[in-house]
Amino acid sequence: MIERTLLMVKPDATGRGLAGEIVGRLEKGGFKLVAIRSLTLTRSEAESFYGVHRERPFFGDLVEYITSGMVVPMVLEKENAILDLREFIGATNPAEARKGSIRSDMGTDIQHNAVHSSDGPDTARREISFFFTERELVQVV
Ligand code: 3AN
Repeated sequence: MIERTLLMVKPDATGRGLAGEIVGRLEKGGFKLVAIRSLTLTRSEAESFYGVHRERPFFGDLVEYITSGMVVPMVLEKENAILDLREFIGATNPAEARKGSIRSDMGTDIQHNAVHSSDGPDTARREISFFFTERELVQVV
């Protein structure tokens, strides 16, 4: 099934000038770019985006970090996009991520792990509409 998912380049990667290289890797990897933007999240936007992690011990640090610089969210489309993108970017902890994956090559530690991606269909829908309007998601092929 053709799916859409959300990938967000995080501040550690944008700060090191890696956003373009990440987009290039994704496109070469077969992910079609549907929409993309850049912004710096406010604290309340970050708390809402990461709402499911509110009770986790690292929530405060996560919000602090994700608001510390520019993020580049994008919508990607492909057959089986959600799971394939999780595999493509590698495990959450860069030290455990598959060699050659984005997080292995560009991440620093479990918090500064270069990119975020949606972990399932409901999350993908929620995260895409968090950043993009319906109009921005329309593509005439
Ligand atoms: P993923 O982004 O791979 O879905 P989650 O959903 O478990 O990982 O965690 C969300 C984000 O929270 C991660 N991207 C990571 O930056 C951060 N995170 C997860 N676990 C930890 C931890 N133990 N310490 C600090 N940050 C963490």
